[in-house]
Amino acid sequence: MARCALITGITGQDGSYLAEHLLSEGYEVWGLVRGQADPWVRGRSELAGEIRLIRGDLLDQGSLIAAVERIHPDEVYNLGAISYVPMSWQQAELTSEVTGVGVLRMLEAIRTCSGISGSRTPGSAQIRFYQASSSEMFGMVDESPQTERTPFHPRSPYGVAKAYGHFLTQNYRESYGMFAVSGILFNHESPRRGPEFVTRKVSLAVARIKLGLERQLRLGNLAARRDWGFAGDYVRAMHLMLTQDEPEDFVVGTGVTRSVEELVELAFSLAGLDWKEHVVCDTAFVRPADVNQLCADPGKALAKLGWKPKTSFEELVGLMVESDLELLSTPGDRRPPSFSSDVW
Ligand code: GDR
Repeated sequence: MARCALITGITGQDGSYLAEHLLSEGYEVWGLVRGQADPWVRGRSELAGEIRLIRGDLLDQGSLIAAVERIHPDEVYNLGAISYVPMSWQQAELTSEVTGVGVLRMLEAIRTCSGISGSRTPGSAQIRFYQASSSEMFGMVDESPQTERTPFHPRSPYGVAKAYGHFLTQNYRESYGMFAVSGILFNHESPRRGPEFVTRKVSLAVARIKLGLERQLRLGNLAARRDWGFAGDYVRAMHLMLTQDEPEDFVVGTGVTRSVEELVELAFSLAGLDWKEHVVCDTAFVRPADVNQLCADPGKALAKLGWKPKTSFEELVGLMVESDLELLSTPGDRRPPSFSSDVW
């Protein structure tokens, strides 16, 4: 019988890549969707008909228990979160509830449905759990590159909420013997990235400027350094973590760090543009506290999972600029066909 996976955050970048990967591995894939009128559900899925949907919300414990009871998944991937760091200052409480306490609710749903009531009961939990932890937990780093043992110093309510979810996942593993693991993923991007994140903001602006639709791009901290990889590569690591004999946490990144300025320079040059003629620094995009630099040491993932990224930074930025040039050059409505699902 096909293995079955439940994904929260199915409407996001990672959810779509992970769903594709698991479908290609022969999985039955379910996505948790919230609210009454999700625009993605109403007509934006390229995977129409292949992913099964179930309603539920990381803010609602009962809905998560009902979803896990209905589906009986072999694996749960918790990718759902408020993931845009600046928003976590504006809506700190909501971020804590969704990105932080949402992890507790999903772990509780799995624990309840697996019949784990007492303390440590090794092997009793059939459902394997993946938590999307983040390099933002490292925050203000005092060692580089960052490993699974680097201490956390989060710099945003988002980073704090992710650290809570990370420690809770570890605690449920140690307390109840659950197969619960965290992937500490560094920045991962793609043509499907939301336009609020810096890589996509840049690739969309390059395309608009190249096509004469815009002249200027306003950005915040150009000196910030990140370890950027391709999201399609990173979902393979998530899946591999749940196929191991022992539950363990892993850092997932490329080991190469670049500044926002380097990103901008490359993206503009790929379209034959000089970034200095178009980019303006705007304090509106500077954060109350930023993470100045992040760089992964993915050594453990390579050694134990046999995982390494296949896509270089140059290839990634090229892919994104090319995709946005094509997107904005194509007239008319390019949305994929309507979504159909037996649960809606
Ligand atoms: P990040 O990603 O906060 O690292 O979190 P983002 O792309 O938003 O920012 C990266 C760096 O770029 C600087 N920056 C700008 N960022 C944005 N969004 N817009 C700008 O105009 C701009 N100018 C400069 C930022 O200050 C920052 O230093 C992402 C998210 O996906 C998280 O959910 C995830 O956990 C981490 O990556 C790993």
